[in-house]
Amino acid sequence: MSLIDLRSDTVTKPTDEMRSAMASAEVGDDVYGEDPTVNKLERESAAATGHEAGLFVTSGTQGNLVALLTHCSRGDGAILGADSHIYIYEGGGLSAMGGILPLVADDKKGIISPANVASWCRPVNVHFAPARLLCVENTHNRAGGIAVSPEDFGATVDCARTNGLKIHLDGARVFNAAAAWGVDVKKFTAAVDSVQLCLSKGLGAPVGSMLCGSSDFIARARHWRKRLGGGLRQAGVIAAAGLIALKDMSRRLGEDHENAAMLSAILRSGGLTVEEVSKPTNMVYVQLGRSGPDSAELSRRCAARGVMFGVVSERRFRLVTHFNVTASDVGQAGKIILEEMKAS
Ligand code: TLP
Repeated sequence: MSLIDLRSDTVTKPTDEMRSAMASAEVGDDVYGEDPTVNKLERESAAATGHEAGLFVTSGTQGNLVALLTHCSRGDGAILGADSHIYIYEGGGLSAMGGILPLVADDKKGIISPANVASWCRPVNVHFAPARLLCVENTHNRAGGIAVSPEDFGATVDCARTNGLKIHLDGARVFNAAAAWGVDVKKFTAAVDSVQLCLSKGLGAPVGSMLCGSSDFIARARHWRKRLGGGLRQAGVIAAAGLIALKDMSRRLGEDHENAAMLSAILRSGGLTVEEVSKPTNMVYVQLGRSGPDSAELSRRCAARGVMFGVVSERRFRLVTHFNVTASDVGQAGKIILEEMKAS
């Protein structure tokens, strides 16, 4: 039985080209700044995102944490979406390590509204933690993998700037957002002070994320990365895969979006409630009704037939397309999920 793994795009395996680039990568000690492959990846990421400098980090979570620690001091406030990955899924790192207070705002539609950003920018007063930073996420994972439009993104970012905030973009899947809107990724990444992008999700590298920003910001971020134990040595071995992820894999994401659209259509036509998203990408979220199996039960049954997806809550589950699943896999997965729903 072949496995169709739709739990996440984090499950992607490195391509043959990545594996051979890794085997022959030129390396050096990156803590001394001497790994030529890491240095190249940092330069190319900075150029691709429209920033002065880049920093190779171990994961998206580390990239976001390093960014927050670099922008904020203890007791500062960071405006965060209530459904954002940083707030929900990163172990509270910003509070644990940085003493940063999350100023939580509604981001159900994928982006915090300008009015909501403004409402957290209160007058200087000893009672309030001052808002220093706005964090945005594009694509937005829990909001259905929505690609926030350049206009909505721009309006929120402009409001933050007017109010004197720094802006960090959790761009774990920002290339998916750019592909969905048919724009250069800089449309989103160059508008913010820092961006974290994952090489290890839809882009297929085995490990790693990039944090990009000004030279001064990245120099300070490098210090935080070291404090967090993220200074790696001959990291060129993994950066070599990251270079291919950045250059080649970012171009093919439209295919994953088409497969996700096909999967949504199959599940809808079989009567399932697929969440509507104004600009979908590679994620499909499904809500189950009161009767019938819950997400965990359905997931167990489908897994027994080789189809895996992510349980989000009792009645909500997520399927993510990526380059290790084909259109025919997606058709087969849709068929099995509908059969298991009917079998109940
Ligand atoms: N997201 C994972 C899980 O943690 C939920 C997934 O399977 O989608 N930002 C966003 C928007 C993310 O979706 C993720 C990973 C991260 C940051 C963290 O990246 P890693 O896993 O590299 O720390």
